[in-house]
This record gives sequence, structure tokens and C-alpha cells, in this order.
Amino acid sequence: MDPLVVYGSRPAWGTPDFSPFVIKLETWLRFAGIPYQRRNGNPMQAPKGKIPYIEIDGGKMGDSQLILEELTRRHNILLDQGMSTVEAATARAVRRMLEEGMYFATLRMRWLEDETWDEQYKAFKVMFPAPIAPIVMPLLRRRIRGNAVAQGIGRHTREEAYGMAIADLAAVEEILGDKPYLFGTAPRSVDATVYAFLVAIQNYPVNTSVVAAANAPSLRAYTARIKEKYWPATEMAAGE
Ligand SMILES: N[C@@H](CCC(=O)N[C@@H](CS)C(=O)NCC(=O)O)C(=O)O
Repeated sequence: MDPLVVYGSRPAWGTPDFSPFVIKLETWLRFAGIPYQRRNGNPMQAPKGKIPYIEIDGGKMGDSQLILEELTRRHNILLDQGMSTVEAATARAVRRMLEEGMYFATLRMRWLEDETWDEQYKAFKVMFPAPIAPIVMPLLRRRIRGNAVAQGIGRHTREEAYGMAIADLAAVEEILGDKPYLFGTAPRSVDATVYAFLVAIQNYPVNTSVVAAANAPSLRAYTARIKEKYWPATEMAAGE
């Protein structure tokens, strides 16, 4: 059987991908022991207009969570077996907090602040042919600004928005405590999301207050532990 094909964007800042959702899906596949091949994708060719997406049954499937739930059924993956109902509910709340809240704070930090724009421009322009990057990048920024206002994060002051992200990181730190993984000694599916969002922020090369919070010692130890076991060959930039 051909290995699963995962479409992402590009490696970024020493992490496997610009998109935390791609890092999540790849990390989850590694937790689950499912071999895969990674290719550069394009949101315009994605079934839901977003990365990641995969090839499956001769077609394409989008959304990291729907993909991993489908693969869990097909391959009888037992990663989340034996969790208590409270653990499963906490895992869901953490995942949604990061994917539906922290994600937008990360987008804002990367795309909408004066202090990070040069870095963002320099890194992300590789996604486009050189002649059109100066045209597309500001358009993308404008679209992300509009989305940030629609979502809500763009209506707050920078301090308010970052304060919420920092409080979310503190919540993750509290739940993790001194355990190796969020719920004990073995990774659960939610650890893939937590790992992805943490490395995406920890390795961002502009040291905002959110980046500093994500680099709290216990959170760094957590990502280092997962990286060592599941991403041994991946370069990680800042602070490694
Ligand atoms: N719920 C989706 C979110 C994926 C997502 O937001 N992907 C972003 C990159 S981080 C994307 O492809 N954006 C392209 C666009 O909006 O045009 C998942 O879990 O896969």
C-alpha cells in the first residue's frame, strides 16, 4: 500500500511547517505510527481551501481533526483509549482553545504587528514566485487583518490579545504540571495539537511576550521531549 500523502506548506523557522495544523497532523501520524509522505500543497487545491489535506481513496480530504479521526477508525489507533471522560473533555477543551483561539493570536502576532512584519515577509515570501511576492504579501496581510476583525482578535488592543494568549499558555502549563505528556506518561492525540502550537510559537524569531510565555521551562521541556522522540531529525531554531 502506498504511504499516506500529507500536503502542507513549507518548513518555517526550524519547525516542520508554517502551519501549526500541519505540524499537528504530522506529529499525530508519528504518535500513531502511520507512515506518510509529505508534499508541498496549496490551499487553492485543498478540498476545504486550507492545509493540511491528504490523499485518500483516490480523492482528497481536508481538516486535521477530521483526518485524524478518520485514520483512527481505519487503522484502529488506540492513542486515546482508556482516557477518563474528564480527561477526554479536558483534551477537547485544550485542543479547541489552541486551534480556535491561540491560532488567531498567532496569526495576529505573525502578520499584523509592525514588530514582526519584516520577519514574516522575509520568511513567507518563499511561498510565492519572486516577482509576485511583493504584490501578494500585502494582499494576504490585508485579508488576514479582515479575518482577525471578523473573528474578534483584531478588535482587541495588542496587550489584551497577547494577554489572552499568555493566559491560555499558562492553562496548558498548569494542566501539564510535571507530567511528561498532558495526561501522563504516553502521548494522547491532544498532545499533537499542544506540541504543534507550542513549537510554532517557541521558535518564532521575534521575542514577543507570547513567545516568552511559550518558552516557559516546563513547556520547553515538553516540546524537547516530543521532538527528541518523534522528530529527531528536525532542526529547531531559537534556543535549541
Ligand atoms: N481546522 C483546520 C484549520 C486549517 C487552517 O486554518 N489552515 C490554514 C493554515 S494554518 C490555511 O490553510 N489557510 C489558508 C487560507 O485560509 O487561505 C484544520 O484543522 O486543518
